[in-house]
Amino acid sequence: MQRSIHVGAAQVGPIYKEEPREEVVERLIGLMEKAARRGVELVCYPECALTTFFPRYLLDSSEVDEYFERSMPGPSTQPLFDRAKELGVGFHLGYAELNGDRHYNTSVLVGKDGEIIGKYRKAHIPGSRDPVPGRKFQHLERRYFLEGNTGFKVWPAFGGRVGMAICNDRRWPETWRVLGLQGVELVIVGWNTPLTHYRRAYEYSRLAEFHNMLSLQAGCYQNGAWAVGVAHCGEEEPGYVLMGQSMIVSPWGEVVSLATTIGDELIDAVIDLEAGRDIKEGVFNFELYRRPELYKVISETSRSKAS
Ligand code: ING
Repeated sequence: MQRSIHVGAAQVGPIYKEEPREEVVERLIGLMEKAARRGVELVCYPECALTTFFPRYLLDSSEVDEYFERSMPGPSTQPLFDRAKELGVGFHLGYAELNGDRHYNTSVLVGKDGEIIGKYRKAHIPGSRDPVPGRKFQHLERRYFLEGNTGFKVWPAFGGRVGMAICNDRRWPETWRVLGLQGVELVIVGWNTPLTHYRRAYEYSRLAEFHNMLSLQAGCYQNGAWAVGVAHCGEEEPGYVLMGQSMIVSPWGEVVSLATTIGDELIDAVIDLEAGRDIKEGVFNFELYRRPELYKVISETSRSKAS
């Protein structure tokens, strides 16, 4: 029997430094209305979808908090929650969260009733705390965000089991397997991936999109789960380009829908949450085939152990 849901990845193009949140939210609502017209039930927005991707800057400490949300929904995001409820559409939203004096890179899953089902805080925080000399653009996520404290969770939602990850998390197989061991059927992951992030950029930056697709296809296949991957992308200022390549990937590792621009773009697919069953009960039948007693090193140490 099928358990279908119509999902959409609402890819968000450049958000300029001075672009007010209210304008960005209007763009998000426009994408949601387009999605609703197509019959989409769950609209997925990217990581840090409300402001320019500020970790490229070395900010004065007095500037940092203006990029963060003190509440969700808050004054500028309430219209998005209201419109979603009117349309009867659920959504996923990534944003910078200020919780007391703690700064997190966060995402929420919101039901069709406009209520927040779950919250996730990004576990793997890449980049550096201090600027790297000689770089025109920095990647200072470790300066601005604490490592997330929620862990990787799966919620019963939208007729299935839904989990979240954020950006760099998708590169770590542990992310997918911890979700997989909780029976996840749909992983929603947003990203902001600068195409100029790699050291020795030019030899490797050409592989950035391959690594993105590889991470999602492997994660989906090895855990029998769907993924909606969605980018905050485009040239946010001259010479700073964030990768697009939003995509919807099946539990068989197949890309079933792929964005082709680096601007605001909606891609969608009707996905059958039952499609992962043959993977979960077959080649990756964890109960039957996994050998956790041999894997202890994975959770006991953070560095490769010289054997
Ligand atoms: N961005 C990048 C990402 O993991 C990065 C950082 C880029 C790490 C390229 C390694 C290589 O997609 C975020 N926001 O994590």
